[in-house]
Amino acid sequence: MSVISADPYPFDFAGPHAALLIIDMQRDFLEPGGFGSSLGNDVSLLRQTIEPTMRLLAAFRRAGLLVIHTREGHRPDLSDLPAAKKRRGHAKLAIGDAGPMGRVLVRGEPGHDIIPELYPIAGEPVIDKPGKGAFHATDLDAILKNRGVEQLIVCGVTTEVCVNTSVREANDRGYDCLVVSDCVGSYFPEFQTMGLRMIAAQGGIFGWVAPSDAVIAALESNQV
Ligand code: TIU
Repeated sequence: MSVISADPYPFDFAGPHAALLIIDMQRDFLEPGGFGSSLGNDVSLLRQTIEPTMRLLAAFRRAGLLVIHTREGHRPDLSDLPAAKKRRGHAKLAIGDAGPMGRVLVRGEPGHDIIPELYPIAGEPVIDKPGKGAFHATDLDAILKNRGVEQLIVCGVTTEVCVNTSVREANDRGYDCLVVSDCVGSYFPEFQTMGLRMIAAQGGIFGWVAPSDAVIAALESNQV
């Protein structure tokens, strides 16, 4: 057991029972020309998370702990895409439409895939999720239970959408979540701030928040 200095109070890191959950670090959200930028968003705010997440991912791999990646997207026939999600926003480029990186948020298309900097390696489960939450309509909970995971160290995008939704889902399923402040990103600075604050508020109502350096230090303390 190793202790991570975190907000709102220290997090007892239970190494073998912890997994790194990297949410939706997909080209469609992070690269210019993808779905995120087509909605008018500045992807540079999200891209700031890449370098610290690479360092954290390397530390988890060195420690031999479980790493799980998620991707938001849909079947090519869009049979798992709710009509409401397709309609929402009246976007010029909607989910399933042909965009510069293939069909938007469709599995198997280039834009749907994970950015090369954080690409999964053999043995790291990839969860394809049709919703914002990582647990909705996926086998993530079963995988975590089968591997004895009780704690999630959470990275990814975007802080207030898929990260917050997934942490709330995880919280209700009994997992302790630590959100890594510099490894989660939002297109909106105010949502980044509040998205993190609402995790740790009220004595850690949804979990803990700590920077990547604190998590890496715990991983490298040889006490995990
Ligand atoms: N992964 C994720 O957060 N999906 C989104 O659609 N996020 C937005 O902020 N739009």
